[in-house]
Amino acid sequence: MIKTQLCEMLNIEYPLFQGGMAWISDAELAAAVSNAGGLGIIAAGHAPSEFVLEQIKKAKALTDKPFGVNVMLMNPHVEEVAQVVADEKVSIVVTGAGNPSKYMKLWQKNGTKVIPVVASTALAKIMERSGASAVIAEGMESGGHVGELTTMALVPQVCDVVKIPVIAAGGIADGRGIAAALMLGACGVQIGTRFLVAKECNIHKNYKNMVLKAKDIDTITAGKRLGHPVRALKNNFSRELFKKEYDSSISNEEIEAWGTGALKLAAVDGDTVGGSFMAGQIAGLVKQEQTAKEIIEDMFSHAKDVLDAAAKWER
Ligand code: TUI
Repeated sequence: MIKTQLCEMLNIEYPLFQGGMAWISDAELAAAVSNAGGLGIIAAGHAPSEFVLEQIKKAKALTDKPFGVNVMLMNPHVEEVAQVVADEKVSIVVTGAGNPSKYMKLWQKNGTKVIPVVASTALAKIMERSGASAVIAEGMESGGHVGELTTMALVPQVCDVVKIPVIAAGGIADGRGIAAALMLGACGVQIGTRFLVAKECNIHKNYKNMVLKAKDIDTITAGKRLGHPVRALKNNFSRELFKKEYDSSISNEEIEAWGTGALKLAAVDGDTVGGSFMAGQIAGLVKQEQTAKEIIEDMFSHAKDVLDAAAKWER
C-alpha cells in the first residue's frame, strides 16, 4: 500500500485525486472515487451555483467519505459557486484556471482545505503564503486548460519552492506515472483522462470510444490567443479552432462565440464533429473501461510493482 502524508491530511486511503473535469465530473463519479478510497471531485466548470449545490447534496447522499469541488475561476458564476462551497462546508476545494486568492479566507474560515492547481512556481509560492493546504502542479500534458510547462519540468521545481504537499497532474494514467510523480517529489497524483472511461463516468459513449481509440499523437492544443489554451482530442472542432487561431480576419469574440457549448456537445451529446473532447496526451494508454475502484486498485498495485522492482536495481 502506498501511503503518503496526503492520505493522513485528507483522510483518504490512496493519494489520488480524480480530476474535476467540466461537464464530466459529477456527483456519481466523485462519490465512486471517494468510496474507492481516492478523493472524488465534482467539477463546477461553467455551471451556475444551483447545479453545484445539487451535485454537492447528491455526493453527500452517495458517500460518507471526503470529496472535493473544483472551482473553475473563469466561471461567470464563480462568486456564487464559491459561496455555495463555503456554505456547504465542502472538505476540499480545488481551484483551476486562475489565482484563487480572493476566495481563500471565505473557504478557510469554514474549515475547507484549499488546494489550487498551479502551472508555475510563482503561483505555488503565493498559494503557500495564502494558506493553501497543498498545490496541484499540473503539466501541459493534461487535457483541458493547460499552462506552458510539462509535468516532468514543473513538479520538481514546485517541490523545491514550497513546503506544503505537491500533487502531480498531467500525463499520468498508470502505475509508472504514479511512481515517477512520487520520485519527482510529489506526494500524490491527480488523474483525469483515465477516469473518462470509468463505468461511473456518465459521459456519452462516443466520448469514451474516442478516448479508448486515441493514439499518442491524437491530442492538440488550441486557443492560446484567447488566453486559455485547451488540449483536446483531434477532431473537426479542435482542428478548426487551431486554424481560426492563426486567422487574423476572425476576432477573439467571434472565436469565443463559435466555441461556446462545445464541451457540452462532446460530453452530453457525443457530437464527434462539433464537440470539444478534452483529454490528456496519455489518452493513448487508456484501453479499457473499468469501475473507479478497479482503476485505482490497478494503478496503485502497478505503482507498487514498479517501485519494488526499482528497489532491487544494482547500485
Ligand atoms: O482548469 C483546468 N482545466 C480546465 S478548465 C476547463 S473549462 C474551460 N473551457 C473552455 C476554455 C477554457 C476552460 C477545462 N479544463 N486545469 C487547471 C489549470 N489551471 N491548468 C492550468 C491552470 C492555471 C493556469 C494559470 C492556473 C493558474 C494560472 O495562473 C494564473 C495567475 O493568475 O497566476
